[in-house]
Amino acid sequence: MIDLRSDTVTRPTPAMRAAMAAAEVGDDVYEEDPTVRRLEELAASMLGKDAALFVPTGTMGNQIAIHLHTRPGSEVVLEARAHIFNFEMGAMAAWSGVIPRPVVTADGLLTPEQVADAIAPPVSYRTPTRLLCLENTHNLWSGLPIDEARTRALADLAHAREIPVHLDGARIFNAAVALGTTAAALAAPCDTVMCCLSKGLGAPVGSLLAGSVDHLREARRVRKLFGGGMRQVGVLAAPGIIALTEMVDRLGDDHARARRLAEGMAELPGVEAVPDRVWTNILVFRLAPAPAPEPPAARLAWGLRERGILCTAFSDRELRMVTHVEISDADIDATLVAARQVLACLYR
Ligand code: TLP
Repeated sequence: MIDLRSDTVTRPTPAMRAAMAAAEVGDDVYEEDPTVRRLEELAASMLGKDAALFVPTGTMGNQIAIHLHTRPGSEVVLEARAHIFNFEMGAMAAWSGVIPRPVVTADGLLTPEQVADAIAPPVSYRTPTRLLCLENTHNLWSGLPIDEARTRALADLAHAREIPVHLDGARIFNAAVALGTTAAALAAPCDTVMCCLSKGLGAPVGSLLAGSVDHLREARRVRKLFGGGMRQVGVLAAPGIIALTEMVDRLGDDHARARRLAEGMAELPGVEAVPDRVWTNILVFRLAPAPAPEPPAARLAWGLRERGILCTAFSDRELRMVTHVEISDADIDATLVAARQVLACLYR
């Protein structure tokens, strides 16, 4: 199978498996796992923060940050297609008692004016805004990387109103590679940042939440509250160290393949919108309405599956394809040939 559903589908490399077998471990709830300590120190330095905490999932990292920064009965401002809003199971309401204030944008890029409008004025009768969440790269906007200047403009505005900023940087290293900068620079304007090891970097499990020493001390407590205190977890931190040290530089290959996929898809019948700005490893695109009983996105996904290719239908007309370390140039060619066959039938 050519699996383009997500970059989460990658399997650990032989080096990662060897590191797992050899990892030195201890009880991490007692902060005694040396491999976890090493991973956390490495991640903190790569993200330009004082401290970092290893967490099982990106969702938990984001939700710990939300819990840290907010109080029940308050609002979180974020872009309407943000992962935290669309894919995290309403966790901010369930775990922290806060509600999202989604802001619809034309292109995934929040503007300072939009954020200013979304923040509640400091009066006693309005639901208070307690947090701004950003996402980089922006998954549902075709992996859009957001530069430091935009991040800083939004964060400065929030900070001027005493609102902290959390960055969902699940794919921040993709953003850094695409923009020719560092993850630390992209995260610098934000109070906390979450990054995932288990996406484009190829580790089997794990994410990190990074920020100030004070935030991270509290984050450790909240991780336990959420059931995320882990024991001899150096076996999972070890492949994470390889992810951060050996897998970042190759992300550009995934980006080039996603761009070629986007260019090829854009030429196929029924493909309505393929962003010409696919800078990282995610391609989200729409199909034209089709004269079939089933929605066209499901038809394309099924047709591809029959030909050994997996992708995700996000809605009736929207699909996503994601490149990663297990996708080759030949896989892109095969996907384009198969998609042409399916779409030629669907839009004849
Ligand atoms: N994204 C997954 C799915 O949940 C959609 C994927 O396949 O892309 N932030 C962002 C921007 C993400 O894309 C994801 C996962 C997360 C957070 C959550 O990470 P996990 O799955 O580790 O909880």
